[in-house]
Amino acid sequence: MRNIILLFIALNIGYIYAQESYQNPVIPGFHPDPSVCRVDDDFYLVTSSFEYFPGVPLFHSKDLIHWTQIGHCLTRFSQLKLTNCPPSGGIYAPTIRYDNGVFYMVTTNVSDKGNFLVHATDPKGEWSDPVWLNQGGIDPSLYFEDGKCYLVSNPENCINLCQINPMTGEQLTPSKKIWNGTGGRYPEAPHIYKKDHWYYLMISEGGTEYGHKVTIARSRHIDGPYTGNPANPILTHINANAQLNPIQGTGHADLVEAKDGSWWMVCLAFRPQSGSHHLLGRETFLAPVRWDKNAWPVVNGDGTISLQMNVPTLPQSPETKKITRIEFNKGKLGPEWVYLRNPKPENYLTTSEGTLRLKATPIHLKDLDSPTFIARRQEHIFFTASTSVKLQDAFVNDKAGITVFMNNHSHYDLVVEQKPDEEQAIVLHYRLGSLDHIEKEIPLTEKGEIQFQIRGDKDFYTFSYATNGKAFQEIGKMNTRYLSSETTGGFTGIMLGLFATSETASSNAYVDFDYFDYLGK
Ligand code: 6LW
Repeated sequence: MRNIILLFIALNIGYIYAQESYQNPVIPGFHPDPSVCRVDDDFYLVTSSFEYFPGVPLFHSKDLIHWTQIGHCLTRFSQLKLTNCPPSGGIYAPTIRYDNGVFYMVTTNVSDKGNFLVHATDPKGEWSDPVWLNQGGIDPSLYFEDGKCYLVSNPENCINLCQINPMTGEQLTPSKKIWNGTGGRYPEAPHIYKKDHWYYLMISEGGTEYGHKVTIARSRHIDGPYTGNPANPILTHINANAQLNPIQGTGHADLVEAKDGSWWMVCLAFRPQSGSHHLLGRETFLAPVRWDKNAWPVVNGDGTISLQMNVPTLPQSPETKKITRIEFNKGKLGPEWVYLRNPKPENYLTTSEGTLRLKATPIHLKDLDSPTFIARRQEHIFFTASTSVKLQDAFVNDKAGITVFMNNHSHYDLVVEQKPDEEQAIVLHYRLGSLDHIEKEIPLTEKGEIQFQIRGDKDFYTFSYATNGKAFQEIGKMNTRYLSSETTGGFTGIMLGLFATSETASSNAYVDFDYFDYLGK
């Protein structure tokens, strides 16, 4: 009997703690250029953010699979100036590292003065003002050893190394070219690691597209000479073995060793959804790495990854349930909400009635400025988003609503628009490059609250409205592919934005959004 009880317990423990699989991407939606570090058994991860503010989303995890956004590294104008920042300008790839009680995040503001780092002792708190760096190129990374701090980045398409003082930014040694990869275009995303008395330099080549790959070299000395791995690339989906893989463009990776000695890689990739068009931007994926003593690292066995990963994992922490409805009654929005460029805070308010109130201004979505706009990422190919809109005190042509937003020249908007004689109308509008098109206009019989809904699937966005909160009527549908990265260019992904614009500087128009629902699968 005792044995049966023990077997029963063992089976149950086995069942509860079976850690044999996980799903990729581990951070879905526009979360490119991941970088990860570990402090004891806590992992921290950052991604790039381009023209959005605050910048550099910061995530925490215990198991590398379930990530919770705990904030952003760049939350102040003094850290992140995005004035006139074009789409996909601003913040490029960041690296996060921890040394001797201090977190460092180093990145590039391509629309400001280039490479800089910020530091913090509590990553959830405020990070320092920028410490600007001299060495150019993009994708800066730091490596710490024996109280020394080394910087790598890629000026002139070659990985350069120098030593810096991370608190002042002073460059202590001349920049030295240490590797330009295996001949692929765009050697970038360098990171240095040390293992078994080897310095490993891992980079990406091929550019952030289908030919993307991760390669690695090693040396006994940090400044080289570096010798490439004969088995390079260690990760790529460009070859026949990944031709039909729903994940493409794998690259821009970082490695981390867990407390139990297992090694893991985070990388970016994208998921084509309509032909070869992808919309969700480049997302964050996870792969196990086998790294034997004195050997080269091997990523997930054959250098490819999949959506369903059937591999042993770290003990998994239960996922916190994702909230699908945001009521706007908490006063403060969650860290998933971001603005375009540096926002004007006076145009955003959460009211005591529990609405999000946006003030319309004459800055439009097409302008390289900061319209009244607040957005979160589309994280799933199949999703439904809805909201309730009430436009008030509006002048003719003032409008407010929801947008499927790739960038300032590519977005689909569903709005309430003020018409002459106190009338209002629902308008479905598409902007695609120089094409500015009104697809449908539906006059409203009375002013009041309107509910909008957007459904996304692989090939279409479908737009609907209701006046009673329930019976949604379809207004129109539009192909996804015209908003894809392949069509529009750029490094970002689709954002679902709430916004308000005015045609008249003196307008007092404002809009109340009562809730925002997002349901993805
Ligand atoms: C990033 C570069 C890249 O800095 O794209 O995928 C650039 N890799 O490393 C922008 O994300």
